[in-house]
Amino acid sequence: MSQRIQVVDSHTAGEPTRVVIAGGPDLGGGSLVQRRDRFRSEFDRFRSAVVNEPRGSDVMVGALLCPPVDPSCAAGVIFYNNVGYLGMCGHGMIGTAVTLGHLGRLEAGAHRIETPVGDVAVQFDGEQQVTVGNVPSYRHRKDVVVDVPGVGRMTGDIAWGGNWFFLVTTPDQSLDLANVEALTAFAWKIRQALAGQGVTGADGAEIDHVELFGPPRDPRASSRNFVLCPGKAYDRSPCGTGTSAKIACLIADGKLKPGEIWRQESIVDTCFDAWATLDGDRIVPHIRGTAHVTAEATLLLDDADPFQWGIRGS
Ligand code: PYC
Repeated sequence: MSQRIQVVDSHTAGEPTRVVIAGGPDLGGGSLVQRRDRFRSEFDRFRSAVVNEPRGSDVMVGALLCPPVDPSCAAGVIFYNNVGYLGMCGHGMIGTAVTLGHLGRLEAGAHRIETPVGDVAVQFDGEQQVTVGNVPSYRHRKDVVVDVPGVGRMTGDIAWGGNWFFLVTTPDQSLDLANVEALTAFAWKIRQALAGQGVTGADGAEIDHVELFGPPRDPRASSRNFVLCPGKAYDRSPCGTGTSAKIACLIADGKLKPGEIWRQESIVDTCFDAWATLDGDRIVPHIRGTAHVTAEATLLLDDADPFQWGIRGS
């Protein structure tokens, strides 16, 4: 007996997204938060089967499409990775929109898509380019000092961009692809220190993304980053939610004006253009990027396969 799951894979600025288009679990009704919680409590092995080895990898982000609560929205989507669930995912939203366009399910134009942390606006050009009007983002704390064993004292900001981030400027780290092992170890130590010292986002939320910043390679870019995701994989893209968190900090510091473009370069030299609009006193980041479909596939989950549900923790 095999379970068959139809997926479409894409990458956004180098970071992969796997959209499940058929064969996913029925999460029933309710809000996207309730459905995400049901996904976690009743179908977590499905998450692992789709994104973990041997069918996926640590870097894969999954997207489960759901009927939206609000029928005027184009879709609902729950993002997940090798270790759990994401609030929002910027590169994943761009990949999902391009995938829906590829399937003829999303026309060029303006749409809204629901996520567990709020609705996002999606402007799709009908081909590869998507602008995501993200959930309102904000800086929670500025200049937080953390004692990182083996590294020393690090100062950074805590900000929400649809996920929780600790943002640090690290001019002494080489943000180079050849240096990702060292960067991963460095960012992981920061993440562990945050958890160990009880440093959290609002309401005690775990800070599960660490974002390092340095000077860009491309003179047209504003900054270069390295983002370590919750399951210890680094984001190949500039990270949509991480760039949103950065935009919130820049606006709070008066270093970026609403509407002004911030061009965020990734560790693999790809870029997102980002800017903010204000909704009252709320900062709404906009992230523009491109995605490319890389595969249409059917995953087979054979009952006789010892790794039917993926290699957990892989
Ligand atoms: O683009 O927001 C993002 C993201 C989060 C984790 C990986 N990518």
